[in-house]
Amino acid sequence: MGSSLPWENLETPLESQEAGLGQGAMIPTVCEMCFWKCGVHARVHQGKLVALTGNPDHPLSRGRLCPRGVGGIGSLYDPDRLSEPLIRVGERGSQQFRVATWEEALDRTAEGLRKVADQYGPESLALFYHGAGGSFFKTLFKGMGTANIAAPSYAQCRGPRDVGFELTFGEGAGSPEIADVPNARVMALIGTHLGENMHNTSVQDFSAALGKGMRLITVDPRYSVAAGKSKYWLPIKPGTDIALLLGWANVIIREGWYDAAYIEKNAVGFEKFRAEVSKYTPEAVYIETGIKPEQLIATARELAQAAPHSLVHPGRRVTWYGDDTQRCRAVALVNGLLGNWGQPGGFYMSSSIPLKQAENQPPLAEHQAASDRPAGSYPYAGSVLANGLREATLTGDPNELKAWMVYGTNLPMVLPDPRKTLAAIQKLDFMVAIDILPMEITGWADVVLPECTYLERHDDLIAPWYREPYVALRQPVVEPMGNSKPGWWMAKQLGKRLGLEEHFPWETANDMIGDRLNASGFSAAQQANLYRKGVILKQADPMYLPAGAPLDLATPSGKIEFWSQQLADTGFDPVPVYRRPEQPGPGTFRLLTGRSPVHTFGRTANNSRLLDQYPENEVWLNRATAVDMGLRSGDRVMMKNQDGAETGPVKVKATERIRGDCVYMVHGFGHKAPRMRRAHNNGGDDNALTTRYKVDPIMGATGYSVNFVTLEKVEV
Ligand code: MGD
Ligand code: SF4
Repeated sequence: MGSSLPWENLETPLESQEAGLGQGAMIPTVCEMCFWKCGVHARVHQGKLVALTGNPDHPLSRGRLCPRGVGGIGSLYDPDRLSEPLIRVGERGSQQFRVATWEEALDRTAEGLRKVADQYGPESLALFYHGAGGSFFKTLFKGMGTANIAAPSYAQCRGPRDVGFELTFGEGAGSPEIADVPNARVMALIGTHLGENMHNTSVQDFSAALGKGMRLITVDPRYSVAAGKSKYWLPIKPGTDIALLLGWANVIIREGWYDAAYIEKNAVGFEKFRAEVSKYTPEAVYIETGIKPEQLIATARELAQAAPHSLVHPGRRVTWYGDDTQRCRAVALVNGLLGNWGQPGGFYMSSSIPLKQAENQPPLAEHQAASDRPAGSYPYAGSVLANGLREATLTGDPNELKAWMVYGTNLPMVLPDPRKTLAAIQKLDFMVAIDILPMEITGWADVVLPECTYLERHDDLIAPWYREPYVALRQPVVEPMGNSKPGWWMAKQLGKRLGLEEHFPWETANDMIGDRLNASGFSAAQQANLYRKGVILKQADPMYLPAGAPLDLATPSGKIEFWSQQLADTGFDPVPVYRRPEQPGPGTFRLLTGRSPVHTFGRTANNSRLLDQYPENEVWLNRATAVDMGLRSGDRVMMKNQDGAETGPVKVKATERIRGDCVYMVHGFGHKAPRMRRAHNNGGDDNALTTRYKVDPIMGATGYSVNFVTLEKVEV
């Protein structure tokens, strides 16, 4: 009988391909320590994973991984991993469970979902997911007849950016982003902290561009790592970026630093836009942002003189103030003025390899609208809102939600106002959590299903839109630990119990992958090569538009929409308008949050290898302010917000690298789940302080940076 690990069954065994890394087979697979999905070489010796390195054939890794990718071993061998199915025996949230067999846990899950669907209809079911394995449960939930399927990567992360770009250029900014950083001569970052926010390829591109002399403008209240590489650091007052962006637009237009013929040919509403932005003079913008007029003019000139080989980066987690779609639209509009759409150093045209569904898999019916918003609200939401599903669970509007499946997302620490998340869970008839660790969310579930990690399983094929189109394979490199199982297997077993088996027509993951590759026209030789190399590459379509070619965009006008008729028709500002945000009172600070390059949200907070490199989060506080408060680096403080919510004790980092009106911390620490022994009570949880949030009226995203905190020294 062959091994369950496909690479062990290859006719010619895989061999070590690199010197100096010891013995063992080198198995290609795909990383999931974050959602970028770089190609990995996993070195396995005597059944044990001993090293992870970048797959040189994979376009996203190019032979390298980021620190988290290398540290994936720490997640695989985490001693606190979930290893058995669990069924709740105490009160919800009391963390009392008993070990169950898979048979019993799956029966209980199918029964919980079926009962709710029968009693309240399929629209009362919701799936929250994040990560590749979620695709199998999406199939299951669509099969059950619900459209309530949401990931926090939309309304808690990139959604407003994509809507802002769609309203302007007819297309989102992509993931990986379509920013042509390697060829940019000038780039502006609006709070985007590339290098701390770590995505392997974008950081490789960023450092290559800097090495080639790209000039950088960093707009950030904090002197980020990127600010340290910049020609200009603009330490902006938090929440005022729209004023700066419109100020840049005004100066570029006023000074005639744009290509009038390009705008004439490719834009609509330009004259109205010009009139609207004319009030954002450098002097007026200075009062709001604190950015000196001469700095605004110099940076506008820098961007404009390099156009079209310059850009304002679209950013990634842009959910800050509740006016985020308009800020991102302002980013898109400055790019429109630079004429960089489809141009080297601006935004490139991505392409992908279209994958077909397996021939023996029936198509899934499209269901009515999701229950994530009251009728008529958030008209530009392009995906289901995770916060909206929570709201419907609480309010019953537009309908009650009574059962949740939560796959790979730790809702209590990622949806703002965790009190609401827990209140919503208490209203459910049934909740199942599928996770690899005993995270906060699992403590509230009725059934916990332990998934094996990305290094122990197949997931669906990966074929994103990128510069070079490719298909990549995730395959198991070692056997699953304990009694954990892959998501595809769980979904199939639940499908059987729910009468949906036809949607999971394969017996093994190899069949599942093979059927899809066959349907998509890949030959047997290509498929064998995919298992051996981890990736199939295809020639890219042209990445740039010919210079001077007219744009043919997917906006209603087919052009860049400087003045948006569709926004006007739906009651929104057709051109972004700056509105002054509420400011923190004396002795309080706006809470800003971001990323560490060696951690991903909260999912790596128990990973020993990554904790070695960044052991806990700290609160950054302006040094002069710290002196006034009698605080020094290394002191511990409790952080308390305007609603009395607290977290800590957190270590202080007193530094000149941040303005005095805000504090900053890395998201994802301060876990309260008791069974994660390293993460438990380590550092502070920014989400505990996010009891206030602002919902973007255009598309429903949740702005987090509207909380004000005080710091109080504690002895520990
Ligand atoms: P994590 O905290 O990493 O964030 O939201 P999440 O992805 O939910 O939680 C991941 C969960 O997945 C953990 O429970 C982890 O154990 C589990 N997990 C990890 N690997 C696997 C696996 O292979 N299988 C399964 N089944 N489970 C797995 C991220 C989201 O959070 C995003 S995208 C953004 S940008 C927002 N960021 C953000 C923020 O910066 N601050 C605050 N306060 N909230 C935020 N929410 C958003
Ligand atoms: Fe893995 Fe890092 Fe790539 Fe993310 S950026 S997929 S963590 S190597």
